[in-house]
Amino acid sequence: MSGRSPAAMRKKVLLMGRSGAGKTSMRSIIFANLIARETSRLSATLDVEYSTVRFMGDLVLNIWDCGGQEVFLESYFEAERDSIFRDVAILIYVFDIKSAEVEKEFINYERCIKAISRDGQDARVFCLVHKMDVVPPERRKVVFHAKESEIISRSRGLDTRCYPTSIWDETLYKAWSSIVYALVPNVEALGLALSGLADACDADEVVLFEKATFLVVSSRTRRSHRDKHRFEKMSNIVKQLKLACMGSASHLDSVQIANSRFRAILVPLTATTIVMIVTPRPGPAAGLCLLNAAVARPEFDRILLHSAEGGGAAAAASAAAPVAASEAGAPADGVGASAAADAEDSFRQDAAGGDHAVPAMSH
Ligand SMILES: Nc1nc2c(ncn2[C@@H]2O[C@H](COP(=O)(O)OP(=O)(O)OP(=O)(O)O)[C@@H](O)[C@H]2O)c(=O)[nH]1
Ligand SMILES: [Mg+2]
Repeated sequence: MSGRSPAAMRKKVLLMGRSGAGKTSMRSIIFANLIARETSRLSATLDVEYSTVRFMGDLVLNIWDCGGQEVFLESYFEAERDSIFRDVAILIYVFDIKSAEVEKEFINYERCIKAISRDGQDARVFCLVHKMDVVPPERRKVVFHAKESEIISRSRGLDTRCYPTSIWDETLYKAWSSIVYALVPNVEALGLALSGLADACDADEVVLFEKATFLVVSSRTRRSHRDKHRFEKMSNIVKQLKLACMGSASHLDSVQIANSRFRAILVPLTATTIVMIVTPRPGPAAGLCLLNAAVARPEFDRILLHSAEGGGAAAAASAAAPVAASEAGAPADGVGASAAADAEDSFRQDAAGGDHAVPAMSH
């Protein structure tokens, strides 16, 4: 894409917390395709590890993963204070629920809060109450809420969000999706465009994932569902599937999951996003959904480009016309239209309807 200003979209993300809290593990799972069990091989981060992650094409996250050993902390708060805490867009503070030094963690947290709130900086704070897998499931809610209250009371009034997390389940995706949601510009326009796509497909739900991380960027729901964590579970499952495919030198392009009650299609939408369209069964044809995704693609491209150029929600107004079932001429249950093939060259349709997932793979 031309005419954009890369510098305009750079955001500094500070990752802090005691040594061994799990900062590098999380970062590596989300952004570097590490799998959870491989994190036990990570060694302690020495000083600050910088990484640059391009997200949704034009949002560049400068992640400062700050090693949490005492010796480094002292330096962050003293000699390096200016460079570490200057221009922070987001502070992610990781609290290790296993830590025996609870008060010490809070004191360091308060020092971070103090450092980023000087000069009226407009940083957002996300606190991850991490390693929740070691807490018995029946106690997790209580343990988390107690920690959350204490964190909020020690945040000096800064806008602070807390999430329970573990690298072993979808909570990791929930928290990091919320973090990137705070950074992605033009989320309103993306939401509007998703609503249009959901209406056009007569879908129960449409979810937009970032392609590399599989974090949820935006979603629209037209019919309620009792599982609140279904999107993050999908992120987790599809990311694992993608990694398994990579392990066998294959490439995951798209997925269909269908049973007698619903069909979920995951298909690339733009160069940096994947959309999941969930429709009831019996219901609209898969081909119709693919066709509408193809029709909507330029609109999403425009919104994302517009975001990079600092535009507003108006980008959503220039929507391409959706395709109704009758116009598409698609068969009741199949991928029929040729434009649908354009939507995803290597998309493979599922066989006629049992409970299964069919990843399309190319070598
Ligand atoms: N049980 C459990 N262990 C975790 C979790 N996340 C990370 N770990 C483990 O915690 C250990 C330390 O993780 P790191 O990611 O290296 O910790 P860090 O915060 O980067 O530590 P420093 O670099 O020293 O600041 C590793 O053995 C991980 O496998 C989690 O959610 N649950
Ligand atoms: Mg580390």
